Amino acid sequence: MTFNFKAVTDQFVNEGTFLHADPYGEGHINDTFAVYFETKEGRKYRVILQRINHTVFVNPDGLMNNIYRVTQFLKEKIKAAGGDELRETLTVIPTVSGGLYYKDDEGSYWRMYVFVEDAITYQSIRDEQDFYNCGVSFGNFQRLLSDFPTEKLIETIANFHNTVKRFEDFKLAVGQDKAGRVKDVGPEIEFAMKREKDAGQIIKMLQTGEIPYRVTHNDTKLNNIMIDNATGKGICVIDLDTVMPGAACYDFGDSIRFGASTAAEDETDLSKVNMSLRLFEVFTSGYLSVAKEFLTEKELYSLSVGAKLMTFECGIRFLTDYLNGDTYFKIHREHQNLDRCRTQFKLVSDMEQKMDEMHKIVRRYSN
Ligand code: ADP
Ligand code: GN1
Ligand code: MG
Repeated sequence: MTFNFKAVTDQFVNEGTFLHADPYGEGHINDTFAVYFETKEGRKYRVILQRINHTVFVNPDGLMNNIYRVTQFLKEKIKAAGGDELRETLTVIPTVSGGLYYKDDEGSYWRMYVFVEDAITYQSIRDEQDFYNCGVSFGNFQRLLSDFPTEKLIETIANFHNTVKRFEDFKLAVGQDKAGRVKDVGPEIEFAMKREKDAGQIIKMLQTGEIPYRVTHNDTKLNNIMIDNATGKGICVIDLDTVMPGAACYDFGDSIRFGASTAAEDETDLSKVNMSLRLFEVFTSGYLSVAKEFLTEKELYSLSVGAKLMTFECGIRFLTDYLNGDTYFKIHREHQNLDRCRTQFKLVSDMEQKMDEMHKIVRRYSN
């Protein structure tokens, strides 16, 4: 990828002169860069520049409005609590014409954020305390947004965590066999088909009103939270593209899926991949230390179910993308989406074995 970064960054309000831009982070969706500047006084600083994946996010304008509204809302609460609004939530850097993003001549959409310094995102936890702190942060994120007017948010990806719809997409991909890979993934297809009836577990609870819609993040993996270098605490929840109305257990579940796994999302040695009950407990205790105040009985029950379902959903999404020829998730090697699918399915099997224990742990930290 070579872009004229100077031309793009000139479109945003920044102090000083452009130095250079480097690819940054390990997200699967957007193209992320750190852009370096130097001020007249010789101070160097950087910002985050992202090219929004507008195949995935078909309404970048609505998306950026969501992010602006949510971050402004969070900033008011952070200020009221005496916090640092430039570090504790994302800050959109406007364009020179006052917009929230810049669309270039090739139709790419660019946005810029203040760089949250002295904090880092992790691909896997360093120690249990990190994961506890993530639980607290995601619990707080839901708490702070509990009185956000949801009607102001657009759905940035329709049916994002509608697992029934995800399952239909998966069956369609099997039927179409666009990349000619169905023949190679018989066991994975069988694994998924056996669990088709599970797909409706959470969406049905939402649709019947058994559990409420809340403003949720919907993509709570570990690398979407910045951990403060000084305190080790979660300082800033990032990647707000999928903030939309959803179920509390989507956020809880996706955190467990990624963070409570004993191996990387694309580990090829499945004997290393398990859902650690210890890590499950650590996250649950952090999350519920905040969220037990507002979750209903039914929502508490939904947490462990959601953990399994978010993992299953992610597995079928990776498999669907593999069958479609790797068009959605970025890959860095051949078959990476299949490897990702396999780790998720291994975690699902493990969670099925551990489900009673998971419910018990949730109950233990609910009182
Ligand atoms: P994706 O949707 O592709 O996952 P993210 O918004 O999560 O993109 O950004 C990718 C990575 O860039 C993050 O995991 C994080 O390491 C880094 N990052 C994103 N925003 C910031 C920020 N404001 N300050 C510092 N690092 C950031
Ligand atoms: C994507 O954007 P990123 O890398 O944080 C995906 C999530 C998946 C995740 C799997 C918008 O997250 O839904 O759970 O990959 N985001 C989108 O690692 O599809
Ligand atoms: Mg991300």
